[in-house]
Amino acid sequence: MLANMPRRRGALIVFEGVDRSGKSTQTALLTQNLSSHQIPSILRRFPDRTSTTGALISSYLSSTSEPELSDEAIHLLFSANRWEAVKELEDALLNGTTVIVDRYAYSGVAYTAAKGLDLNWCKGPDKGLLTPDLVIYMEIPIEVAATRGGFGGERYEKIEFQEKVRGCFKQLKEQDPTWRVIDADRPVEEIQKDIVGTVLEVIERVKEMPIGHDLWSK
Ligand code: DGP
Repeated sequence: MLANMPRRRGALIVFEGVDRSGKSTQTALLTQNLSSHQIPSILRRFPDRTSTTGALISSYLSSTSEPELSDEAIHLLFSANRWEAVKELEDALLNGTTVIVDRYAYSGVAYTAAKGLDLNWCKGPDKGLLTPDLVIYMEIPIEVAATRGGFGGERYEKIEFQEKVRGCFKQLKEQDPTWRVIDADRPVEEIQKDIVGTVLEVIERVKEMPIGHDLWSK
């Protein structure tokens, strides 16, 4: 009987990394691969530029002039952009759909802390967000990322700044056992093979576990 079947949830899989580390390519491939394994999934990215906060963020990122928003204010907007999506993501997970997310609160902290703000302060607004079951960190030297198409088009895409972001990601990774570091300076299919293997294991491991709502709050 359906009512007696154990309730299975999807996994929350987050991708992080500096700009042009290959997250978009790998997240898109992962949804295709999960679908070929008959595993339902959705792909979301932050910032989500389609919402009201997302439109403000998008204009901030594309402008090269002195920003009107302070570093603190834009930090809070990025965080609000994630909080707006919590219900949709949680409903999907409860329905058994795996949620793949291209950037999350770790980018929030890394990009603002790279400007010189206190790392712990940066964590504050995202405390209590849904807890990822797996964070895939796409590790790549900045010099390699900078040669990829499109680098330099937006506010943060400068080599020196990206090096600082990378240093902040490193600090976050050391504090978090859910991170897996993937060498992203390899052929696309090779990287994807590693990712699919890890993700399938995690989906299986967490399917009967409760969803966490306590990012950085323990
Ligand atoms: P993307 O659409 O993934 O290329 O992200 C746009 C840019 O915004 C990229 O340089 C990374 C940066 N970013 C993403 N999330 C956050 C965040 O929460 N806070 C800040 N300050 N920057 C972020």
